[in-house]
Amino acid sequence: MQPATEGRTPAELLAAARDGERRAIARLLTLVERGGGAADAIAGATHRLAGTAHVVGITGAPGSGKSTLTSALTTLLVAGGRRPAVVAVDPSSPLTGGAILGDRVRMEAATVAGVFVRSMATRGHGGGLALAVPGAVRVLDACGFDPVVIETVGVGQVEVDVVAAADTAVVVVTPGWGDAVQANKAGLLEVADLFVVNKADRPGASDARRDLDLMLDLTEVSGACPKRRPVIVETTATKGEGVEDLLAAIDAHHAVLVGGTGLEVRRARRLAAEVRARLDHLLGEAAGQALVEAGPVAGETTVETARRLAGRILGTGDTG
Ligand SMILES: Nc1nc2c(ncn2[C@@H]2O[C@H](COP(=O)(O)OP(=O)(O)O)[C@@H](O)[C@H]2O)c(=O)[nH]1
Ligand SMILES: [Mg+2]
Repeated sequence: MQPATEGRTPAELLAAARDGERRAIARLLTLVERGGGAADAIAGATHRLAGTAHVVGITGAPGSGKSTLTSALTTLLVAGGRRPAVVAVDPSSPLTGGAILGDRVRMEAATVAGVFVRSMATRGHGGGLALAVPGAVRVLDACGFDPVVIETVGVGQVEVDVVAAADTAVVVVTPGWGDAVQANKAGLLEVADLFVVNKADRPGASDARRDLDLMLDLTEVSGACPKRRPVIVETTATKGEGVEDLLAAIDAHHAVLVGGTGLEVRRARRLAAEVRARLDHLLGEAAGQALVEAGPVAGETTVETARRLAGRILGTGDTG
């Protein structure tokens, strides 16, 4: 029988998790998602233990095959003797859970292969996704998983930011739906280190590749894209085709990062994004508190009220 997870301190859970106890890992991730004091304690305890894992972000439109691809990729990693984990960020409400169930089905192969897969809803976190995801990645990293793959839908700004903060950002498009153009609009062209044209078994894969190539040419000309030109890989995730090429491209990108200053730059950027998210959260809480304390306001404009309360929060202005 597995030991109980309740009643153990974050430090005890972490020790068990680092020994490979899956229930302890799952419990830590739940606490991280929930936010608050326990999440802060876990962030503190894992801070120095993490930093080894290659963090790979996989994003793209819903239905583009991210989960199928992630499953195939991580299954291949396990076959190669590596120990990947997955954080699948799902846009469904925690109430419906519909898409999460879909992810579970799609990730079945990976789960059978022993990959640690965690689905996270985009809502219902104390502190939001921008804190929950890096917190979860840090736990998995500290538990020795490498790489840690984050699957997220590339629609909202937070989701794009999460992938942009990965060491290697993979953007998935499919033939025939103008995905490449959509990805461009969503700002994914700038953050992509690698493109996957998935569903290459369908007509139009070479058109999608050409669209991407054209847009990359344009971004390069405009000088908005100082990083290396992203490689484009074609896959048929359902058949596992091209997945070895994808893995090779991911490893090659990692090697480039490790060989230069790329990894440090990415990690510094990731930490800065996380500090920013924490700051937003803390200030947001303080703002809510200040509003409650202020009670109904009258006799000044909304600008004046906001400035006065901001001054009070920051300790720089009116404290009355
Ligand atoms: N024809 C084809 N279908 C695929 C491929 N990859 C995924 N699919 C299908 O596309 C649908 C959505 O896949 P899923 O992995 O859940 O996409 P996600 O929403 O991006 O995670 C599923 O029905 C998959 O079986 C592929 O390479 N070719
Ligand atoms: Mg999915």
